[in-house]
Amino acid sequence: MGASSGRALIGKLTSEPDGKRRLDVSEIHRFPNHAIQIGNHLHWDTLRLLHEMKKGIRYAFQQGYEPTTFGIDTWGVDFGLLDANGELIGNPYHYRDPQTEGLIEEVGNLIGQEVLFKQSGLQFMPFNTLYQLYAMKKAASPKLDIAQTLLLTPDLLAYLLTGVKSCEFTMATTTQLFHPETQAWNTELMERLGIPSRLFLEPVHSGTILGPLAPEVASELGVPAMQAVSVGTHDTESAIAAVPAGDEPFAFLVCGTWSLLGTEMNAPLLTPETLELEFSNEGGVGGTYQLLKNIMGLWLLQECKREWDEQGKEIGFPDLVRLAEQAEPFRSLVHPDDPRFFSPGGMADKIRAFCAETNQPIPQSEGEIVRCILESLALRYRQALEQAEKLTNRTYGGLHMVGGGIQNRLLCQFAANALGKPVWAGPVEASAIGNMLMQLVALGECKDLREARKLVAESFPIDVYEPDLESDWTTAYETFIGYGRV
Ligand code: LFR
Repeated sequence: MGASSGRALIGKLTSEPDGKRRLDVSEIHRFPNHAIQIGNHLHWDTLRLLHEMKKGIRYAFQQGYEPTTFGIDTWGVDFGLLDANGELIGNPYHYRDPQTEGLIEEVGNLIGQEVLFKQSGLQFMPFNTLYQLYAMKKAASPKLDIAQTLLLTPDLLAYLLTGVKSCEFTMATTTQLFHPETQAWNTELMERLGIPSRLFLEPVHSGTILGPLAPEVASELGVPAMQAVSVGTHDTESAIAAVPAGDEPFAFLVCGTWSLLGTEMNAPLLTPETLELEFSNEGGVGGTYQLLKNIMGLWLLQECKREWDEQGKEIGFPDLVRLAEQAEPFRSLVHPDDPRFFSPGGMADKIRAFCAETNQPIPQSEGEIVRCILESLALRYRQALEQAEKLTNRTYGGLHMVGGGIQNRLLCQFAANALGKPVWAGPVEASAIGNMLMQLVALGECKDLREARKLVAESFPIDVYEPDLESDWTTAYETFIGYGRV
């Protein structure tokens, strides 16, 4: 389940005559996902998502597949609250809800940014669960008073299908309330902020079998009671699990609504430099920690497209990319992580305002805007990769790009050009594949993450983008960092 679309995919493990195994993946169902505004709040349409998931399950069986397990992964940080009877209270908030505005500073003043970082390992993002709960507390939300259990989105959806309440580790680490050193919920911090600690369940590790579909769900759908597996339920972590890397340290970019750029570690890196360069340590599958930076990503483009669609222009992504290709290079650049770009609406004008404020030519046409976004993202990738190299004292020979965003071939090429290093792109459906890998681990079909990644490398083709060293990305980079934050 992604922030802009959900999909149901089926994985099938086959063995070739020579003993080699392959994972085949087919798409069963795809549906859009939107934020819904109610009053001043933004919400997820959780019941619709549940409905679409049920359809996905039904379609799988109707098409003759007989899946024995399923797993759910979604974006991070968001949650639903259950009352004492186990019913969902209200509509879960969308992480772009404005209720958390200004709370990074407020909570930082209360607790201290260094302390918060040491005790969470996370980059301060306004949407982190901690700030959302603190906002509800400040608003004296009665929902918090009656809530008994907090379920993060994938755990909530799994609960609505199975009746089993759980909390999976990779999602727990996105809340900013999980302590990376004690590996436990930070109840002291919760108490200081007035967040009820009773809400939090003991995390389980990905690869845990949760239980079968609830009998009423299985009978509603007319399917057997297949087992739910707690996979790498945070989509980013599932995607990283599906990076077809070998044993050498590697750098990755999970490319979708967000761009998550970083590198895999054995343990969190809680140094002052990590805090200063605004990197996160997110719990991964198979005992890994991922040191990564959240970059605003293709959200900028998705929002422009949404606006143009609403104006009746209806230009598809491939055509937008073609227009960008024809536009003049390096005419104007933005810093993709400027906070103004976080909230929905008016994206093209926000980009124009950024360019005006920085005395650059103002992009007017769709092609100029899209070119500006893609070049700026690629330059941001270079900056983040250099920072990751600095933090880890390693150099990376290239960048693995995975996720839906790699269908944007111009972005992959720009990334290679900006880095001056090759980009290895694939697989596209990385989150879904990584999700399946942890089901295979749970079933004993794959021994560990290493073996699972080998299966990805043997099952899915990779596109290689070599850098075009002729073009003037280095000069553009120097201009770009002048506009920047770390
Ligand atoms: C990507 C992602 C990021 C998280 C953001 C918001 O889909 O999960 O990792 O920071 O969404 O939850």
